[in-house]
This record gives sequence, structure tokens and C-alpha cells, in this order.
Amino acid sequence: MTLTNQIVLITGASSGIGAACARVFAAAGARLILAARRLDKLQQLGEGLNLAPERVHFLQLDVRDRLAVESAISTLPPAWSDIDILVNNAGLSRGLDKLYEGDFQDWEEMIDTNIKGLLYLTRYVVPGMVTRDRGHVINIGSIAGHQTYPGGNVYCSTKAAVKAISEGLKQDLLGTRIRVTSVDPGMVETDFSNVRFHGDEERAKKVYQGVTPLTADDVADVVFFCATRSPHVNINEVIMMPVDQASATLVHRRT
Ligand code: NDP
Ligand code: 8X3
Repeated sequence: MTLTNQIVLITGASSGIGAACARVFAAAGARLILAARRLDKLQQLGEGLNLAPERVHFLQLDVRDRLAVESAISTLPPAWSDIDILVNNAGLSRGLDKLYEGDFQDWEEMIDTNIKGLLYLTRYVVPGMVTRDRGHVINIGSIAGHQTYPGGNVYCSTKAAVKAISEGLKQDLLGTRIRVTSVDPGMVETDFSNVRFHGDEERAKKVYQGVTPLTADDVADVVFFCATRSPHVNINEVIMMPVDQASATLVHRRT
């Protein structure tokens, strides 16, 4: 399936997996709507991609803000409004505390971003897809949605919710030509751990010590694979992890 001139909306495009998805879809000739809170990072990415203005549209957006999401989607210029592919990637973990010691603000941030933000984007973008009877929603879940690990409690529950939402959306879209996919990675080296540990870079680095983790590009490759199957093929779920990882808690460190 060709992606030339297809409109791809990627949330969390300012970093990591979202930025890598932007690069891979841009290279395939897609037109990109890049969304995140850090507009400067989106613009830097756009400059690096060297795309003509009609090929990229920036949305400074906090996905936790429902009214902002509604307004961003409903006021897209007509040339950008018929979104073909929605990559629900924006997300984060905060903390690795025991549940009974957890930080309420960390909880709110994860639930509001990973679950509610993803729902808002889906709710405002998918009706247009249904009207056009075409489209693809690709959610970035996690192995954390399949296996709960110590201290992962709330983050894991948000990704379990993403798994359920992907399954539910697929069921609710039965009878349409719209596809739904969940790409669920294990350890990917991005800003993820730095964000999880509130900027403690030393602690973040230790997560990947002695391991060859997945890269954001590895995940983007898989997202792209799912998006480019024949139109009658739906890849429901992909679980991927580094060779040195066997589960959320089983990691082989070589040094
Ligand atoms: P990064 O921290 O590198 O990127 C996270 C992205 O999400 C940023 O672009 C950030 O943009 C965006 N984001 C966060 N909060 C919001 C918000 N409220 N509104 C809009 N955008 C937001 O991490 P990753 O690339 O690793 O994470 C991307 C996704 O992949 C997440 O859903 C994560 O849970 C998932 N994942 C990551 C794994 C990993 O090991 N790295 C493994 C499995 C899944 P900005 O701050 O500019 O708003
Ligand atoms: C990110 C992967 O295992 O750190 O979702 O939760 S993990």
C-alpha cells in the first residue's frame, strides 16, 4: 500500500518513537501532522526532514486537554482534515514507586496522557475516518500492558488500558474498512526513562546498561510495516523486544 500524500497524524512527535515515525512516513511521501507540547522540537524535526510547507503541519497540543484536542482537530485547514493514519504515540511513565507510596501527580499525568489523551484523539479523529470509510489507528502500547512489573503498577495499568481500547475500537469498527493496530515494544532507548525518573539521567542510563535496547527507528519500522500492508490486512498487535530481553523483568546484561 502506498503512503504517498496520505495524511498521517503523529502525537508525541517531538521525541523518540514519534519523531522516528515522522521520519519513516516522511520518507515514504506521506503528509505529516506533527503534534506535541514542545513546538520548537517539532519545528526542528520538520527542518531536518526538509519537507515543503504543504507536506507538514505542526500542532502544539497537550493531549490531556480535551477541549484543545477538539479544537485542534475541528479547526484543521481543509487540506489537512482528512486524516488517513492516526499514530497515538504520546505517552509517558512517571516514577517506579510501590503503589502504596505512589505520587498522585505522577498517577494523574500517566492516566491523563496515556489513556485519556489517546481516547480524546481517537474520539475526535475516527468519526471522519468512518465517514470516509478509510483509515488506520495505530496505538503505541507496551509490553507493560501485557505484564505488570514491580513499581510499574499505574504505568502498566495505563498500557493495559491501551490494549483494551485497541481491541474495543477494532470491534466497534467492524463493518468499516478502518484498521486498528497496537504496537507494543519492550525496552526502547529514548527520553522515556529520563522522563520516568524526572530528569535523573544516571538512573535512566542504568536501565539500558549492558543491553542493546530497541531504538526508536526499530519501532517506527514496525509501525510502518503495519501501515503498509494490503488494505484488507489488519495487523492487530505486535509485541517486540530486544534480543536481550525476555519479559518486562528478565533482561540479560552483557557487562
Ligand atoms: P519520549 O519521552 O522520547 O517521547 C514521548 C513523547 O510524548 C514526546 O514527544 C512528548 O512530547 C509526548 N508527550 C508526552 N506527554 C504529552 C502530552 N501531554 N501531550 C502531547 N504530547 C505528549 O518517549 P518514547 O518515544 O519512548 O515514548 C513514546 C511512546 O512509546 C509512549 O506512549 C511510551 O509509553 C511508549 N513506549 C515506550 C517504550 C520505551 O521503552 N521507550 C516501550 C514501550 C512503549 P512533548 O513533551 O513535547 O509534549
Ligand atoms: C516501556 C517499557 O518495560 O519500561 O513501556 O514498561 S517498560
